[in-house]
Amino acid sequence: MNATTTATPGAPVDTPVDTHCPYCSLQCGMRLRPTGDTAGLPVEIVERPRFPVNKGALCGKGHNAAAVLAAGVRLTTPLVRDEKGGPLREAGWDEALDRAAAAFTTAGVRYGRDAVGVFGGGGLTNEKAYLLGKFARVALRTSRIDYNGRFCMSSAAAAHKAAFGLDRGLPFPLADVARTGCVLLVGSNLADTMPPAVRYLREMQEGGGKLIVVDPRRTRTADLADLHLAAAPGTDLALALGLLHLVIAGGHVDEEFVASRTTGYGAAREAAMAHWPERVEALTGVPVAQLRRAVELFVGAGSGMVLTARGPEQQSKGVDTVGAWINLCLATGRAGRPLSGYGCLTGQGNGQGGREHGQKADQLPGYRSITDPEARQHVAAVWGVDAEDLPGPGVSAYELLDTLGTEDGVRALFLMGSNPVVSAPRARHVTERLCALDALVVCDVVLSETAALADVVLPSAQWAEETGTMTNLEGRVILRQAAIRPPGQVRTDLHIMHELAARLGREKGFPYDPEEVFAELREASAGGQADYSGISYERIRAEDGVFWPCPATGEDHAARPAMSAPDAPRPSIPHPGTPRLFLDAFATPDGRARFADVSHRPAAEEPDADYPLYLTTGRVLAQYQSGAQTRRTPALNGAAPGPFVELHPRLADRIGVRDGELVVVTSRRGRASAPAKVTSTIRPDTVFMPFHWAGEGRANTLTNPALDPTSRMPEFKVCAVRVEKTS
Ligand SMILES: Nc1nc2c(c(=O)[nH]1)N[C@H]1C(S)=C(S)[C@@H](COP(=O)(O)OP(=O)(O)OC[C@H]3O[C@@H](n4cnc5c(=O)[nH]c(N)nc54)[C@H](O)[C@@H]3O)O[C@H]1N2
Ligand SMILES: Nc1nc2c(c(=O)[nH]1)N[C@H]1C(S)=C(S)[C@@H](COP(=O)(O)OP(=O)(O)OC[C@H]3O[C@@H](n4cnc5c(=O)[nH]c(N)nc54)[C@H](O)[C@@H]3O)O[C@H]1N2
Ligand code: SF4
Ligand SMILES: [Mo]
Repeated sequence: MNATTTATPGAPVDTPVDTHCPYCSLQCGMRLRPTGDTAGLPVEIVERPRFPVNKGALCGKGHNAAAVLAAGVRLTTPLVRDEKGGPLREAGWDEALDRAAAAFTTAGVRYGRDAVGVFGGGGLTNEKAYLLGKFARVALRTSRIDYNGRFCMSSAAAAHKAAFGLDRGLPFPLADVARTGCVLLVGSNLADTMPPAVRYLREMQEGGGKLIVVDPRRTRTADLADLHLAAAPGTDLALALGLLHLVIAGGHVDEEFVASRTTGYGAAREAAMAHWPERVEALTGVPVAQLRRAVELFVGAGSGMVLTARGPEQQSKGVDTVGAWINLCLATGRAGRPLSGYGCLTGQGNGQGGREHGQKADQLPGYRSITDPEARQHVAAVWGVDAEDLPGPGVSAYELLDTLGTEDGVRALFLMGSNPVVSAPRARHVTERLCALDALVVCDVVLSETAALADVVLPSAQWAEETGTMTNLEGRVILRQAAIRPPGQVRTDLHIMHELAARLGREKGFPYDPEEVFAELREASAGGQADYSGISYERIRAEDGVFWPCPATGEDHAARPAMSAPDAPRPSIPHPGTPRLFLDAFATPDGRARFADVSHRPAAEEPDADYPLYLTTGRVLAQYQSGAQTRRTPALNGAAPGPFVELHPRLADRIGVRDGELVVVTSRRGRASAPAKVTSTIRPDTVFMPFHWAGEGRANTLTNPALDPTSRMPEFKVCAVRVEKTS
């Protein structure tokens, strides 16, 4: 491949193209019809009824995704800044890329290789995530790479791995939810965050199944529930222990399952016994009668699932909390069996795949550990480098951001696919750190708040303009396909990495044809837990996606007793992929699931006299994440035009504020202000802010960066604040 070519692969086509929504982890199937309108919307989004996950349905974000493709709202040319504090100006690709590469080289020479950092995103395709990890380790030779997925489901990933030996969001297809007996949905507002998935909950209920929702707010999802437990923020661990206590006390433990398929029950039982119902009511605010009712519903059905999302996970004890919910599944035999199990509803479009192929500080492709000598050998061989030359593990996302521009920190940062000025915890501090860098290089599709601080901005192609694979919340590897060419001088992220690598002396090893990158990813992942070696673009097109692990035929497959592939084929037949995991055995060395030994502990910051309320944060239906894309989409921005502070009428009375009036929210990190939204659907001791906006109403000015000791997940879901009416 020629390092100076500017053509972007992914030829335009005039026939409709089957692809997927650019946003959340449901990765709804959609069909794009190119319009030929280069000034307005270049594609029309039409239904793709056959794709099994969403069966044609899209939420408003999916319906309106084409708006950000319009040339008027996006970056179409590289930008550079000549001096700190000066303006960004347009530049040619060569100038912008030369500057970026020179900044990385200078920082490395001056301060050492770890002074160059990389920050990625869970919205990037597998090919980009893979190449970004390789770019860091091989072209920059830095250990300092992490990504926004650390802020997303890292706690569930760690707990999953500890309990089952393998981490995949859902161990079963989403459609299985429709046929289970009971769903305990913990801290997920799926009706707003994955609307087409609601159909599966409805179908389950129509079939007699029960839905229990745990959320401090009575959300639209909680409104669907047979039982809503409005636990205080940060108390899910106590709640799960309390439910297990009642399961044990009521004689509902599946002793045979526990004996034959698990280890570690003794310690889990002991911890649960110390969480008797009245104690749990005091800790969580959930009445004992509701605790009893929840257990009745959960053990009353023949099968059941616990599904968690960011509510219980984005806590400084997120790993232990998820472990406690998994314990409940294990004790009741609701795991490793058809229509039962624990699952994490991953968040970003490629939240799952993004963490499997090497963007995470401690991982190499195929979900391999960067500290495992065998894994290093395997990946180094694929990359054509010496294993000794691969850096070791780096630091987690917040830790990386927290030390930018400091003596031991990163001095030059390459950022692709995240907008931390809005989405990182303690965002004012993070913004200061970004400004303290010698050089910030950002690849984005729009001039996000973070891109606006950069020294070099590189305009990236978007979903409809490029091809690549994504892995949805079910572990289904799907194919995003180019329908149109990008406008202006826009290039794909793969092409940008190719050009930068060449300037860093790596002419070879950074192809930018996505299928070529995928071929290498397959090889690098072969034999790892997330084995993609049997997956091809062709197969994905033919089969509506392929579930990993999907080894190429042969020994790899035969040597995987821990995976339960239905009708496991003989080695010479292509592997069918693995829609359902753990049916025969868990992926631990002894095949048994492991109970977590966990006890309740308070949040890092509990309300006190100065900051008497809980703040929790999350999402609204019409905005996505940092809002970089959806705030630029007129239909969505009209539906959710700005930040707000949700508070209970009793609290509103106490501080003398009416609906719509401006309130100031103060935490130990700073102050934010936004109009009050007075509603009885929230606990009186808690206020809620969505985090989609920058400026005065930025929720992350307030949030606490206290990290989970294992996953390094920040505590986005709990901190202490004071709320006052503005004078
Ligand atoms: N519309 C929309 N959809 C999205 C996204 C988006 O930005 N907008 N983002 C995508 C991504 S990346 C993700 S990660 C997912 C997130 O999907 P969700 O996890 O469903 O979204 P959140 O709103 O962050 O949190 C869910 C719920 O947790 C509750 N909660 C707060 N604190 C606690 C607590 O301590 N315990 C419990 N049990 N619940 C608590 C909140 O009240 C909220 O209703 O959504 C994906 N889909
Ligand atoms: N208070 C609070 N904060 C939170 C959360 C919370 O619940 N509460 N949730 C956390 C979670 S779960 C997440 S996932 C994070 C997400 O927060 P961010 O990491 O900020 O996620 P996005 O807003 O999706 O940012 C993606 C950026 O990449 C750009 N982009 C999109 N596609 C591409 C592409 O293909 N290539 C390139 N180069 N750029 C692209 C977008 O324009 C956007 O600027 O926020 C976290 N922050
Ligand atoms: S639910 Fe998620 S994937 Fe589906 S259309 Fe909405 S944002 Fe897109
Ligand atoms: Mo997320």
